[in-house]
Amino acid sequence: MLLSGVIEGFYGRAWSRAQRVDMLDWIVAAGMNCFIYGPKDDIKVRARWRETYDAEEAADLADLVEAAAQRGLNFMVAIAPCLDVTYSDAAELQALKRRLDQLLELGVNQFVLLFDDIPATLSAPDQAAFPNFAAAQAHLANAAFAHVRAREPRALMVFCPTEYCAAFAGHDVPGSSYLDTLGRRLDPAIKVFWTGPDIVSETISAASLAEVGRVLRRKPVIWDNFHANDYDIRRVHAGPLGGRGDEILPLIDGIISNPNNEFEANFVAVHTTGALVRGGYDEAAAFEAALAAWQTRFRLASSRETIPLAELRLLAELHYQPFRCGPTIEALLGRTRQMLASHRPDVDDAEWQAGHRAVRELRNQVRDLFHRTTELENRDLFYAFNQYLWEVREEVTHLCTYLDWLAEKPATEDEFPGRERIYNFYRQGFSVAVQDLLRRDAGGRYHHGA
Ligand code: GDL
Repeated sequence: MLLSGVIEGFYGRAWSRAQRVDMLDWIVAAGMNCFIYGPKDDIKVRARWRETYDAEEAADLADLVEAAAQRGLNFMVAIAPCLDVTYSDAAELQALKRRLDQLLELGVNQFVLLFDDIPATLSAPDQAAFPNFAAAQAHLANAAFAHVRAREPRALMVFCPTEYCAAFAGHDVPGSSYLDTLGRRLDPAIKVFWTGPDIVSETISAASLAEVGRVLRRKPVIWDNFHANDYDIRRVHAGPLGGRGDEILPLIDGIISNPNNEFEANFVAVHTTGALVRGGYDEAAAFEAALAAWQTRFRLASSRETIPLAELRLLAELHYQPFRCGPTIEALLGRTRQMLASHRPDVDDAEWQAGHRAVRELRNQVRDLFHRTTELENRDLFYAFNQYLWEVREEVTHLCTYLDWLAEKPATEDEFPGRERIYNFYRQGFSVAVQDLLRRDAGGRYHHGA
């Protein structure tokens, strides 16, 4: 069975219980089969991995186990002992077993061991006990797996390696002794996560999966950060899964999306990941189907009607994928880039004027969308997009005002904004100041002094 579904595996505020139950429904509706509980926000997942859950936390987890079981879903729980574990210390293994035992008693029999985002170094006792880092991790994982399998023969385990993408293996997967050691030492029944060429992979090819599969001696389970947004406060991804096609399905043991922090922004991510898993993936068609299914969540408090599909499409196209906006927005950006290619463009040109009208139109649509979303009955859905939409509205308004100014045919020496149009609401702060120090060119390379 191909594992498919969602991991709550990002940095930042964890989802609520009610949201998790909604997520279980979305996963089922998308035809997928798995939810992984692994918020980095749960301090007992990572920082205090040795501590068992208290009665209240355990009861919450048991409820989720039950909700997943009612829906026929696999429910996995993550433990990340990676920050400070001493792999060779028997007491540490005992602590891990206590955690696993508690979870087994709560009805969990599928586990994820996370070793992501840590330095690849061993403590002095571990250096004496193991030939290398991977051997130490494999030892702990195998012992944990043997423990749960002895108690529950159907138990599953997925292991997230420290080199979980090609970039972390120096883009030389066959040459990684870390991955090779894992492949040789890790119990063959333990599954292994892989995020693709990068942490957030624009594309994941069949060839790259075959390659890592050979080194790991098993098909990887894709941990897909395509829709994640914990690494960039200015982006949220409500577009379809892209850059992955049907041809990867025979080469993987699963695909699990680690999506946006904003729970409500993830509907299209889940729906389209399900479409990929079902086969015959067509990105544009999957996007349309997801929007149609998502629309019911967009009920307005006043009229109780849902927002029109075109408006919803605009919302998703503005907040699309990590590497591009939606098709109509990209087309308009391209057109505007051309309109701004010269310092003082020919604003009498019909093409230029049509482009100007298109930008105005977009500004008006964005304004309408912005106001409409403030009236959403589902407040979480409103919060999921409000700050991003606010920024979109500001920027498209600035762009439009600039084009209006160019259309007035200013003199060559005139500057925008003039004294009367200085805006005080541009973003400020340390990060903006650093971005200003180090201007980036179109290829993302830094420049200064110009
Ligand atoms: C990561 C983290 C993940 C985070 C993601 C995107 C993995 C295996 N781990 O490095 O928790 O959400 O990047 O920032 O991806």
